[in-house]
Amino acid sequence: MSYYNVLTVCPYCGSGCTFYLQVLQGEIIGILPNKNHEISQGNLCIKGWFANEFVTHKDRLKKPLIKKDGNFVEASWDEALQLVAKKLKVYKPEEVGTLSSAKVSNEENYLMQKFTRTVLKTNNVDHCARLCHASTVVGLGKSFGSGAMTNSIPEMENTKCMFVIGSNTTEQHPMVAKFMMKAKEKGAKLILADPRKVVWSKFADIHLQQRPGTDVALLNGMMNVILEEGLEDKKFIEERTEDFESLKEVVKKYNPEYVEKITGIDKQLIVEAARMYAKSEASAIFYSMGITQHTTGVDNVVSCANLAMLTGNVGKVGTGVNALRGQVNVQGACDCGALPNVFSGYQVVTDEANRKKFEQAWHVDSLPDKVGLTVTELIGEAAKGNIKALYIMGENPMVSDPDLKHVKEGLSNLEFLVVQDIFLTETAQLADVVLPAASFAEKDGTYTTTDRRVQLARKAVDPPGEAKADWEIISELAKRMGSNEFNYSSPSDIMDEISRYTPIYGGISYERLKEKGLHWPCHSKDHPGTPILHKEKFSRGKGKFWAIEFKEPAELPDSEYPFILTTGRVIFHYHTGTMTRKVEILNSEVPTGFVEINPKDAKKMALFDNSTVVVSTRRGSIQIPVKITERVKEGVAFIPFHFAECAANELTNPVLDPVAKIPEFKVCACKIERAS
Ligand SMILES: Nc1nc2c(c(=O)[nH]1)N[C@H]1C(S)=C(S)[C@@H](COP(=O)(O)OP(=O)(O)OC[C@H]3O[C@@H](n4cnc5c(=O)[nH]c(N)nc54)[C@H](O)[C@@H]3O)O[C@H]1N2
Ligand SMILES: Nc1nc2c(c(=O)[nH]1)N[C@H]1C(S)=C(S)[C@@H](COP(=O)(O)OP(=O)(O)OC[C@H]3O[C@@H](n4cnc5c(=O)[nH]c(N)nc54)[C@H](O)[C@@H]3O)O[C@H]1N2
Ligand code: SF4
Ligand SMILES: [Mo]
Repeated sequence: MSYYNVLTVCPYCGSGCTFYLQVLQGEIIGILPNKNHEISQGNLCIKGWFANEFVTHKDRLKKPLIKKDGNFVEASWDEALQLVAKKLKVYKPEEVGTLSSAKVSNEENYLMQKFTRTVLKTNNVDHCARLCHASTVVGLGKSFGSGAMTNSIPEMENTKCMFVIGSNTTEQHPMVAKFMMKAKEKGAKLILADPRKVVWSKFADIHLQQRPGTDVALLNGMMNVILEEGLEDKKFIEERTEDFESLKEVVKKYNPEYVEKITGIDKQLIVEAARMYAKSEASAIFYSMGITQHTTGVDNVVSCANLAMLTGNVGKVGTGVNALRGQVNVQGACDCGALPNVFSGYQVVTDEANRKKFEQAWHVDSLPDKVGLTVTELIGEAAKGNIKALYIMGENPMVSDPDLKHVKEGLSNLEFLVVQDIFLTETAQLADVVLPAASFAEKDGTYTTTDRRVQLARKAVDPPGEAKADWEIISELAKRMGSNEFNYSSPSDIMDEISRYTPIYGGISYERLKEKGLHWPCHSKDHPGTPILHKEKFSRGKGKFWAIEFKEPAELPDSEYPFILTTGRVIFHYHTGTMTRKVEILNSEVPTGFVEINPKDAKKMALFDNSTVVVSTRRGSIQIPVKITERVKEGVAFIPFHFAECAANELTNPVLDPVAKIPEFKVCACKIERAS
């Protein structure tokens, strides 16, 4: 009987745990954690332990589907690809776009942007980083010159102070939280800034429970205290940074009294938090969606960077601005150029020398020089009729994008929609052609963790039915559309091309990754990789302070919509639920959505736990069970966005950060009524 174990990467979050898939006679029968991995160290969270269940689920897509008279009909690959090739050729470059995916490998993201740029001849390629850490890519880029997490996860065990702001780490990055918990056990301080009482609040030395959307005021307030009390790192500011005076000027007015008024946090706590962060030997900031998903997302990120530079907490072990990237490969999808403004390695498309380089690499006469449209813009332009065809790989915007009514309008208005997924998702149901993809377990590929570690995942079993790996599908389609540049025999071949043209991945190869993961930048075959960024100097030379004023969120509560609605996640489910809702144990833990409200609000409306309520905003309304809990303050409501039947995104506000174009998923105004 053939039995073997195959080492692969967990397909969910950016913590990047690895595990073995146990295979018996060609079937996956279970999962074994990897004791030798630096992050997972023989542990996994509950999602990881059961990650094989969706792979073998009966609903996996097994054949291409073509919609005929409103119904899907099974088709051969030849027929489906021929149709997609024929249709996509009809449109002008500015009428088409693609969504790439943080669920697929680096190689596949690289191919998707190469396909979009060379075959469709447009830069209209983007992916869910737009909904997630777009603010980080822009913000940390402005402050430090690189939009990535500054430090590595294992070193966090030795930090002395952790400032967690807008990251529910124990639920959303459980294995990163494990290192932070070890630091706590060794005596590190923990400051939490979160409008909700999450697990960290039990362990926090200080919990700053702010009104959602007021982080710039809070961070300016902490910097005000640090400067008033002379706790800044004068040497670091002098030697390593620029534009300090402008920051100093602006934070003057953010004294603790003023900040208390804006944030609702007791002024004494702000003073104590500032002292705790500034006085420790090594302080690390950890942030995620609570910071990025705002119309002021970039301002929030830049303010975190300001605070770290002010106290010299960058470039050293156990410090930094640690943007916890969400999806298994969202870091890699960005690194490999699945963004509308850059080729792989953040080489901007508007630079002529970069275009020349890739024109030569890819043997094309010219490459588009205009920055393309983002996820949020592509859907908006589809609704207006300007985008006519979309090719979506591994994303489910019909549950994950803000204001779903508008998303449906956009997608339904397309003349041609192709969706490539492992399941028939809410988005795939709207498609003209559905292409069945292989899952992580059924293909080789590399994935890049939140701390920039490129890791190799290996194929364990064959895909179900006729499903194919995304890299094979894109290559076959490109060939049918007339390109000679997609002749790859394996993902390793594609990585060789990536490393040839992408300096930060210059030293990465499958041969080296067989041993262990490598942190980029890794410029040459003998480079050991770079766990800590900005050590001697920042990627941009000097770190730059930016003076940032507080701005209110776009939509505030009023008499008609008196609650602040904030949205997010739970540990048991992942995003639009396509994968976790096919896992029995996860469903039995949390079978459907809920809205968290404070007991005082529940009393006013005479609601009991689990009563059904109608939650409405200016965009739409949903029926949902209520969960009465002290986790949220009075006047705040929280809904996880995993559940299509009570989708938070029917309600969310599609307003965007002006530069990063990320939607304000974390704040809008809503009302809550008893369902009749
Ligand atoms: N189980 C599970 N794990 C996941 C995911 C998943 O879907 N499920 N998704 C992955 C992905 S892609 C991502 S991006 C990460 C996201 O990881 P997180 O960002 O940690 O998750 P969220 O629940 O979106 O939000 C984090 C916290 O922000 C707080 N918050 C809300 N409004 C504000 C505010 O105005 N200011 C501040 N400071 N905080 C606020 C919320 O109360 C919440 O505790 O998780 C990754 N890991
Ligand atoms: N209200 C609200 N909305 C949010 C957020 C929030 O906090 N609040 N968070 C936002 C964030 S941070 C994110 S990252 C987005 C996520 O938004 P999405 O990326 O749209 O969500 P997923 O459910 O992860 O979609 C991934 C899809 O890829 C498919 N898939 C999995 N593996 C493969 C593969 O190997 N190949 C292919 N082709 N497909 C595959 C899955 O079946 C699934 O349909 O949601 C955003 N939406
Ligand atoms: S922490 Fe993230 S990567 Fe690790 S097992 Fe859980 S979901 Fe997978
Ligand atoms: Mo995300």
